[in-house]
Amino acid sequence: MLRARRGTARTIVGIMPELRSTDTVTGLLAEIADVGRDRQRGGYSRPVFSTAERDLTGWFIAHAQRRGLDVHTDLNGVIWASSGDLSSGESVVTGSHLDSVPGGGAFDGPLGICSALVAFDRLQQRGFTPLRPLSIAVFPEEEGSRFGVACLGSRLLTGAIDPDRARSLRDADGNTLAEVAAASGLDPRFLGQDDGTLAAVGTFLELHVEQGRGLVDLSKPVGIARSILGHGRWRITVEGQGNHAGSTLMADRRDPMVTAARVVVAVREAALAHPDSRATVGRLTPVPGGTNVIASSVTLWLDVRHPRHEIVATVVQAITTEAGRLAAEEGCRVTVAEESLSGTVQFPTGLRDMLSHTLPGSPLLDSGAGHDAGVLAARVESAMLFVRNPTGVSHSPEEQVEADDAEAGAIALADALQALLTRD
Ligand code: HGY
Ligand code: MN
Ligand code: MN
Repeated sequence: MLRARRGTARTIVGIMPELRSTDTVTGLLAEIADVGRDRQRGGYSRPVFSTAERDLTGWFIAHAQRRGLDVHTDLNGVIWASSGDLSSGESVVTGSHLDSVPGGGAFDGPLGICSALVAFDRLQQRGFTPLRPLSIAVFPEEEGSRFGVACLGSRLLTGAIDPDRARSLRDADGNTLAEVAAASGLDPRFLGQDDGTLAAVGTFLELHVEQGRGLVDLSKPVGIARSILGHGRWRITVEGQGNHAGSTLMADRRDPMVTAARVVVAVREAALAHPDSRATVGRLTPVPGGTNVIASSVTLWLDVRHPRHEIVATVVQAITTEAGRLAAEEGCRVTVAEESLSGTVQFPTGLRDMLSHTLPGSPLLDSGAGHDAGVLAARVESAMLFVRNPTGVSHSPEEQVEADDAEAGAIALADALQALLTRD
């Protein structure tokens, strides 16, 4: 049976798990269904270290401790719930994230966490002796919605971001990560690569809702990741002349909003000019943002993705050049700053093939979405499972997973974990 040691309790206010013998994924998701609901946008807004996200991590910790798992939070805020002695260095880890994009769906992140808890329960019921420990991990700031860098927790853990740069990242209110992390009980001085923690991880397997139509079109409930698309984020700042909307003649304007609007169209055109690339502006912030005010500056964030990093670079260069031309036409100034960049990740074929053998009939999928598993893959053997999303829509309240598929995903995860826990 999976051995586990009791950990230190972290009592939480709010959601406490109902003490039931066998939880289901759907049932666990229902327990957190009201946490972080965004009445204005719809869906969920659960920024890292917000009350909503902390309620979710507290809820997870209570569920993990109820299962006798030993829970600790590492120097980067990653929560580990472990059965057995991690010092063997070969633990099998599954997990995902609990933070969300603004107005996100119910499954992006939490499905992996709830499936991990249910898979653990199923493994307990199977009465086999694992050869190594099992851990469930919750990574902070996977979405990068608060501090701008995707997979910030796993990047810090693996050394994929400079800790000084990370500490100085600011949220929309100007709070630095260092300040917010400290307020959440971490010591920001110790944010950064953590080889000790990584040494304990043998294999990482993340289950995630599919953020596309692959499984829908193949009529399959579960898939296996082949790759994660390379992607990056850039911050484009356009500076003009703030002024009064009524007293400023059109000929006298240097309106950064006009430049920003034309840059958004240029982004679409640059992507269309490079097949397979995807380029998006989903966030645009004018300063000061008044109805009767010509903005003084506008910041927009660019997300560009392509399997080949040189094409990403070409698309970004094309956008940068065009933004410079458009800004000059309006008498504005533009700067483009890279915020994060990840190359395409091909998951290791040995582990992938083992999953295909364990889960026959599960198709291989290329993920257009980024995940912590993609960051961890640089340092530990990693893999992913996807669960069918009948709408194929994600980063939206329309994201969906049917109850039967959710349970099928948890069983598939349990089967994969058992194969990894008993692998010679
Ligand atoms: O943006 C992404 O691809 C992921 O959902 N963080
Ligand atoms: Mn996700
Ligand atoms: Mn996401």
